[in-house]
Amino acid sequence: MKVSLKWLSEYVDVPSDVKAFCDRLDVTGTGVEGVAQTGAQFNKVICGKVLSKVPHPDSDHMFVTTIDVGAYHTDEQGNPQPLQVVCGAQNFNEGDHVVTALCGAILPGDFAIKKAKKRGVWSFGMNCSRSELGLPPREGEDGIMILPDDAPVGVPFAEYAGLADTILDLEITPNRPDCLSMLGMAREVGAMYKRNVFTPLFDVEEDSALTPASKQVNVEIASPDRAKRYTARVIEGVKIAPSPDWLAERVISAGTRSINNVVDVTNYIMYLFGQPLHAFDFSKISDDQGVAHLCVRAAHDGETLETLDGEMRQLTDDMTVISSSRGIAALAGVMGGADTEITDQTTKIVLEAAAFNSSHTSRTSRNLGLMSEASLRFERIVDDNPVGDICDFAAALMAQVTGGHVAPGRVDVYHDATQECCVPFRIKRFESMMGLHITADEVIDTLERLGCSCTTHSADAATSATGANNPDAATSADVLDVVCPTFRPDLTREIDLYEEVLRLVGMDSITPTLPAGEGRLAVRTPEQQLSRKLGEVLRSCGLCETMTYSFADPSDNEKLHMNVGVEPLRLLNPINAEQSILRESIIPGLLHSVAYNQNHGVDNIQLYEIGEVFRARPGHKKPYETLKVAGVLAGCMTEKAWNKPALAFDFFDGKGVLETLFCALNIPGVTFAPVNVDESPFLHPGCAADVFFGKTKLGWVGQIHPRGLRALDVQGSVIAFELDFKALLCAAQTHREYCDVPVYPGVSMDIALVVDEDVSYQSVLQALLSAGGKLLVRAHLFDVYRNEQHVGAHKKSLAFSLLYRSPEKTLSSEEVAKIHARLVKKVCAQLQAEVRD
Ligand code: TYR
Repeated sequence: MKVSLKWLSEYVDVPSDVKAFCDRLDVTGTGVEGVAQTGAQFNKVICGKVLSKVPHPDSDHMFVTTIDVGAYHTDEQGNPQPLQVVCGAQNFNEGDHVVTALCGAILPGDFAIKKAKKRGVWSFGMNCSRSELGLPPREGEDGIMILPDDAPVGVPFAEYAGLADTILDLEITPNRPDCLSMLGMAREVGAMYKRNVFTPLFDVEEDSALTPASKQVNVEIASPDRAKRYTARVIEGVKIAPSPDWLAERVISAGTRSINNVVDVTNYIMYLFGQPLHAFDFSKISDDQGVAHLCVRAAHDGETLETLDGEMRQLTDDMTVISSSRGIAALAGVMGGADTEITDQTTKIVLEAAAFNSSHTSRTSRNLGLMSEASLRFERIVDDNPVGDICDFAAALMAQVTGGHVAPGRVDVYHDATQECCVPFRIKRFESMMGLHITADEVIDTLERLGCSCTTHSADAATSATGANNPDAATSADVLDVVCPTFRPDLTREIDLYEEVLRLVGMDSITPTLPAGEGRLAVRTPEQQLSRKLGEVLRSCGLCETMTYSFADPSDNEKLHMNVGVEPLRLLNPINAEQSILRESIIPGLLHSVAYNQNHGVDNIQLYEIGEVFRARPGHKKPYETLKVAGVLAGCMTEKAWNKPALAFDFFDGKGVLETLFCALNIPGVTFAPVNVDESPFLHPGCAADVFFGKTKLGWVGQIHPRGLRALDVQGSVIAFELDFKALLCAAQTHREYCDVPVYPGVSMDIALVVDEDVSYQSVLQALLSAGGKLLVRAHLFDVYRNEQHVGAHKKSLAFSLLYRSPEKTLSSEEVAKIHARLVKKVCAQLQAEVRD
């Protein structure tokens, strides 16, 4: 939500240090997504005074003027000088105060003011009209803007007109509908800084000469589950016109366009109170007898409505509409109908303020793909209690700005008012839970500033009986009864109140202490230990931790060829198609992050995530939920240097990360086997491996298939891995044997084996280790050689260095030669290998 600090300061004293204010908002739970200064279009726009005005020598409709702009135009000694400006307007005289844009000003529409010759006469600026400044037009003002005579000369126009403002873009969490309003934010700021909040009041003045509203408007809520309350007021004799400046400025600061005085009042009230309103043109909803019969009902399947944005909407029965005897007038809480819209000819208005049901509104706007500021607020719950007062306030303001009159009475249909809820607050319990000492007064002050009312009911009856000789009892007003206001639907439990007090008092005021009590030492579970360790190792390998969404795009699975074979788990109420299933792998999310970073100029990106993935379990309500650890390496291992090219990550870097991980986790003997292309079509067939611990598959590592990367707009190649957390945990927990430091020397022998190209290193290694038995303690690959002449076509030579050692004695060279010969024979037979001399 956009919050103008200038507007907010009408209700609460806003801290002047904007940066500190934003930081405080952040820690109390309101994220600040952006801070913007407005008024840039008024840079170099100055309040001036016309000193002289003479007809242009060469044009009938232009004047040459000199303008006093104070210190903004001076001679070399710094003395103010009149500025010569050629002006085409007719509506001004010498002595008038005007608004002059100096050279270098950039007016709305990127209109840059430069010195220019106009029909042979130099002009060093421009006298501006309201529209050139981006301000709404004023009736009767045709030409340049004339300021009152007391407007100061030589002062920036923005300063004079109070147009410079700071606008915060706030992220309001879904549990705080009250904060989608200026007064809600003012209340929040009041509670944050212990400052008083001013609530505007407005008495509605009714015109008793007019027919009462109840005789002109008839309201029925035909589906009470769709609306708790519907109120309406009638305003007559309105004149549709541009809004006064203050009103236009307010709605613009909140991020909407200024449309006209009626529409702007509805938007202004919505931003002020968080209560959406709708204004109908009475003449378009009333019947022949001059009565408007409004009905809140479910739409019928197949009905249609042209909404204000000009779109024809197909309605279904879970949508709510407001209908009149002449047809559907609005999509309740979402958008008005085009046929009943306010136009320049409108003279009589029915003003609606209602509390529509949140889930119906949300379904309506989702199904139609039509989000509005109004639907957003109804979705998050609009409090039904103040609806009537707000309707009165809005009607009074509307009458004031349109020159209209409010008909007597308010139509108000109200079912089932929301009741305040009463929750106890045990101060001692709060203290022990939060580790924070607090007085009852402080709790009361904080909660009351948030709109709660508190009563103490002094300690429990039992202690008060013995209170006479217990000095603490008299002061232990330990339990409060807290009545939570209906605009805070999120406060229903004692713990919710604790959170409120804690976030406002500040989590930073908790002094760190060791856990109290005996034997309560916090011990991490094996899962926690493993996930910490995983994080440490992966970060030390250069990967950054991320957290991507659990909601995924079903089309990613197809693009990557990552289908798991069962139907994906679809969400019942997806926010959009891109987030409509539960993810089956972390990889697509990480690849999207890679693409996002690449699009923003970051090419070298390594990420990991530890998170849940989901898979349907046919016949069961609950899906399989598995914890995985996944990572991606994109970009280059080393940067391009003067003496070497950049080295892009390859399969072995990915494998290396995993080997580092297994080493750190003390998981010995992990093996890598080529992936089965049919099972893992999303991987590059030649550069990917399944990872095994014994017979258990831990996961895979490899290069993502280029076809999938292209489909996801990822540049270059990406090495990825995904391992099963549980399997890793089991592997890390298997029994390990430690052995003595070797006391006898070992003997090293080299061997080069020529094998078929498709025999993997892993199988050769396996064969060597099993053939070597206990005495072979290490086999290390140190060379791979391919040469048609020397080793033959489709063959390769793998050279290993082998280390033989006995824990019991020094091996003699004869013994080693014997064991080695046996090993060579066995391995050659097993792999159809030959020894290369
Ligand atoms: N007045 C707003 C609009 O027409 C929002 C709104 C629409 C509010 C319908 C209430 C309502 O019932 O877009």
